[in-house]
Amino acid sequence: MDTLQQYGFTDRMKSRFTSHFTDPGLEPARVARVDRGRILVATGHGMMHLDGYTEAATGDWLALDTTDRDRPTVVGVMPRLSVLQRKKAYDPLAEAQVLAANVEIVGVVVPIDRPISSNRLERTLVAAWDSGARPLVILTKADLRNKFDSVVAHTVDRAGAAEVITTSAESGDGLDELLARLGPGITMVLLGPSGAGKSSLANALVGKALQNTGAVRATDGRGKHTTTSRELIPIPGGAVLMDTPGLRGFALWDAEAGLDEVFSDIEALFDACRFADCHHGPEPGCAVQEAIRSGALAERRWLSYQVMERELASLHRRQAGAGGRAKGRSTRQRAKDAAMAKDYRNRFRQP
Ligand SMILES: Nc1nc2c(ncn2[C@@H]2O[C@H](COP(=O)(O)OP(=O)(O)O)[C@@H](O)[C@H]2O)c(=O)[nH]1
Ligand SMILES: [Mg+2]
Ligand SMILES: [Zn+2]
Repeated sequence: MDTLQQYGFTDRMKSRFTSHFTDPGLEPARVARVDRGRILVATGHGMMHLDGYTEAATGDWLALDTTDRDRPTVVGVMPRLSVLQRKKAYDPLAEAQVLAANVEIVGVVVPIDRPISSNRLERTLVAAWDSGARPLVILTKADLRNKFDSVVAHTVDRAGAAEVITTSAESGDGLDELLARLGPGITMVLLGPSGAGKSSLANALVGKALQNTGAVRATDGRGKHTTTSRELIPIPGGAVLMDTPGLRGFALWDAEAGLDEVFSDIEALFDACRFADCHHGPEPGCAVQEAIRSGALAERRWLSYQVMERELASLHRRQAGAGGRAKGRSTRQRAKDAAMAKDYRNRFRQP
């Protein structure tokens, strides 16, 4: 496997690339890391730094003109199949920050050794569904299971349509189950709070994959991986991981499609309200209030939904107020993007 294949360049990707960039002189490369002022890319001839090109996001596929071997230039970027983004923290212009591109699985990491925080899980799931990738909830530190058994139950409860698997980097439990979902060309990003066990899991997966394939860890002089920035990590077998430092807030960006996926049960209730313009408060015939009374809908879940709904509404108001300076998508474009994301996700859905 050459470097490019290790970073997810499958035959399928190759045919996408050659049909998009028809000039046979161009070479494919994948962005492994974005630094200030330069990017690190994987190419068919190993890793290299490219200066001065920083528009790309980690995971992007680039076309390089390598006429001058020592100074390759970026001539194009492949259209992204999925984009994981959040609203930039404290940004009054409400701009999006792209965290990763071309990811198939968003691993939403939840440690079982601490109480689950208010609506972080739902928030991350909304962003994950909205990206066009498939979320996979990964419970970590299963060896500490007796500590907070309720976390497992609550997580399963709140994961909605996302699959939940339990792992331990310490004991190795669940690693093979996770690796079974990471075939060649599959990129998985790990999201979760600091201390959740993301880096430990990444290291354990690399170690386990090496062990399974009978390969020997190449001595790269760096030893174990530690998270400094969002960087792609190839794992033996052809899959790629992206570890992330703990993201403080996860403010939503244009994530209506994700909201629909995570809270489809609630949005289905709206159709059953007596009045089409129901505010789902104390008015008569509200299906939401009825579901809360009967216990079919947890009130906490309804509160989470409202918080995220309001957050998105305020984002759109700010985008409108910024008079197009913040490039918000039109309603029509959002609907189109959501349909594309869904279509892409379906192709990766497990049977
Ligand atoms: N008992 C136990 N501790 C773990 C496990 N995975 C990680 N930890 C510990 O949790 C802490 C945070 O782990 P780390 O991987 O750095 O978390 P990150 O911030 O999400 O990358 C460290 O002290 C790890 O030793 C596990 O499977 N079992
Ligand atoms: Mg880490
Ligand atoms: Zn109602």
